[in-house]
Amino acid sequence: MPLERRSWAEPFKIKVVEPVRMTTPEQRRKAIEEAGYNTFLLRSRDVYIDLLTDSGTSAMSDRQWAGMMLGDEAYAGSENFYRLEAAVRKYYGYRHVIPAHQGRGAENILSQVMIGPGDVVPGNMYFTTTRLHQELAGGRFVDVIIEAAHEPASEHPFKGDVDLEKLETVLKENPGRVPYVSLAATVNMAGGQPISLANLRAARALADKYGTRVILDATRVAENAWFIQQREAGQSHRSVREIVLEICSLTDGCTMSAKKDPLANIGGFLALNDDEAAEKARNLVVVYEGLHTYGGMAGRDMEAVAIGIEESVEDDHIRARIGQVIYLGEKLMKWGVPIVKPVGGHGVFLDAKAFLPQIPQSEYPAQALAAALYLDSGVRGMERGAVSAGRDPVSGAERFPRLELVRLTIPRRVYTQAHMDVTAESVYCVFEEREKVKGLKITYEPKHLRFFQARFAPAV
Ligand code: P71
Repeated sequence: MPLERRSWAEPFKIKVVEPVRMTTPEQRRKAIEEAGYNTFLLRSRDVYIDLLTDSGTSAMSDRQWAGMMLGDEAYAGSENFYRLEAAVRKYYGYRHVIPAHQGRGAENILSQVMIGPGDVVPGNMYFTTTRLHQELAGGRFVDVIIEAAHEPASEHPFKGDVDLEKLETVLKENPGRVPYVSLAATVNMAGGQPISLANLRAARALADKYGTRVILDATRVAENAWFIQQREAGQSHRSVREIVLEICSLTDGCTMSAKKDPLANIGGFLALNDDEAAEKARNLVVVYEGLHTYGGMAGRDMEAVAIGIEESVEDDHIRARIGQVIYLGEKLMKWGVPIVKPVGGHGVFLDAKAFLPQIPQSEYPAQALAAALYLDSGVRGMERGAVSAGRDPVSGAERFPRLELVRLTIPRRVYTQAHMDVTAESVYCVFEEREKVKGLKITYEPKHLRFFQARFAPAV
């Protein structure tokens, strides 16, 4: 009997291992109480399988580690900066590269350079740090993503697409007040969902029509390119590398957290084609990050990013990376666990509203679910719902997003299929006993990005 489909395997073998610690239920109960039911406040030594984030958690290759030894730790003009600049130009195609310590550092510089009080920034769904920097610069973010992105069960292949009518309305109603259209590939908060090339081209055309720019959040652009290759008509013959270059060519610049796609543990950059904006950014980066040839990174880190960028656009790498995420997602779907569909690029997103219908959104079902999962097995996920959405900067009222999710984020090249099996089984066990999970109330709430440090207690 012929096989239905042949398996893929990781395009690497393992050279170094890092032991992880298993814990007892009593240890986990104590740990999550001490952490105020916030998985961000757990100590990593108390975590068994860490799916908090794919940010800065990748396993570097032997080539990257070897590159670290070539760190040129000069204050100015480090050789590694020029290698990073060359890699950005070659694989993303932008002219100017302004290094930053990580993505939000680049977002701060970009927002300060381009956004003024009263400006409006349309985008395909908010991201926490991105929107905060836009708001701190005096701007207002307007979500123009398609409706399907807000529906966990919708199987739309490109849930990162822009609703072009909504975008045109924003551009028409705010002449001269839209500094740029802020587009992410893939869209993190929608569940790691891609934007199609066709939609990106159309959004670009609208930006041109109204005389504004498009800035890409390129943090997971290679993952987006793989989805385009797999799903978009006429794209299957192209390499991820080619598609990445085309995505970037449709935009005027990007912010990048090199902690994700580029397979580094720290780093980021702002890239721009416009000479004048780049000049302003270079002036500002020295205020917030460091000299314009290191931007808060050590020379060795810039080298790791430069090599990581090259490795990240390899088809074999991306296929195995997203293949592992899909493996976990398909297992959960088979067992009837409600997740965001289709499975995203960097993680599986549990639909906490459907998972825990007994908990009202004001009692943070996703936060409660992340804590319950940790209690079951020591698997750490992240809340991506009302706690992450925070409060409206003007009214101070809580923002209750339609998506109330727990993200199980898969670090790149770190875990095996067996870890995915253990994770899936833990989610299933919590699902089987879901009526036992109770809501939470906030006991401490910080002013900015509250999800990082907020503390909770059982609501009743
Ligand atoms: C993720 C992160 C890290 C994070 C950030 C905020 C809250 C929780 C976790 C960071 C991103 C991102 C996108 C699309 C910009 C940043 C900021 N993601 N854009 O998903 O996903 O980059 O962390 O390097 O500053 O866990 P930075």
